[in-house]
Amino acid sequence: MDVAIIGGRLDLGAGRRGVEMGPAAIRTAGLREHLVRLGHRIVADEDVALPEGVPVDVGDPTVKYADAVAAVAARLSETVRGHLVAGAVPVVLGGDHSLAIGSIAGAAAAASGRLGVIWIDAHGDVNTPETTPSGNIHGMPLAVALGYGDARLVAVGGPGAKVRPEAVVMLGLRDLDPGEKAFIRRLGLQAYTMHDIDRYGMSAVLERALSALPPVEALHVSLDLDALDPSDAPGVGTPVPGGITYREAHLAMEMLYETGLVRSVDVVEVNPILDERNRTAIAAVRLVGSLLGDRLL
Ligand code: B3U
Ligand code: MN
Ligand code: MN
Repeated sequence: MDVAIIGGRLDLGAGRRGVEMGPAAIRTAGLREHLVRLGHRIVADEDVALPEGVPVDVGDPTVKYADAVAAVAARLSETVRGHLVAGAVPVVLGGDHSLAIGSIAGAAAAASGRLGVIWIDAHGDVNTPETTPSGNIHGMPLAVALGYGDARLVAVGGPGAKVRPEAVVMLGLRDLDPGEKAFIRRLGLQAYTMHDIDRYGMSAVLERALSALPPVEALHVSLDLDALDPSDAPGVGTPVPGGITYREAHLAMEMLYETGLVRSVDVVEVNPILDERNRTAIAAVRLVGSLLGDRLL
């Protein structure tokens, strides 16, 4: 495969600093070398950051730094769309999860509206300015992709929703705000918590999730490293105990690869300041490998 590595140097959507160094940590952990070893061709390795001249202003406390986050997302959307149209798989390195506003907008544009999104996260990331407990946009990107939230964010990459509720799968959930639970129910999203994974196993859960998806042209996989258990991925801003194991995460990546539909990827929320010996970034590299065809035998 042709792969485009895109560093999303953004932390304004998160409640703490440091995650803008995630792309550097993931590159240092050997992403490029690993993908080349798997037989892929790296057609681009670039960064998307805040355009010069855009003021970094916290603004509305219920949707902090919205102008800056929207500006980065708009750039990222164009970059992702461009690589997809050229036949490459964009791998977006975070950076905080608000980057997904841009990557999903770009992926949706390239899939002419028939996009599926697999959201792997301890959190729902379906808050809106009305429900957010923090005002941090990294708790909102999936709602934005579904067409809900701040108008500046929803408008990134074109008006309205970028993905339909039926075409979304959420996996690994264990820390949902009350407004997010209501949102998930109202939209009828396929949402699988750690309860489901413990009870039925990752394999059965993901098989069921994939078979319930409507026909899609492409899948976008958005992997928040905090979906993993903090013992396997300590370098994240908001660790939540009781997460997906290293093994379950790899199995999920391998099963997603087997669909043959994965066209774009986010691997986000890696914070090297909070990490131990770059373990979380190394896990991120291995997981992207499994998602793009690495096999044990
Ligand atoms: N749901 C909370 C916490 C949170 C969401 N995403 C992360 N943390 N990483 C919020 O602030 O929206
Ligand atoms: Mn997230
Ligand atoms: Mn999260």
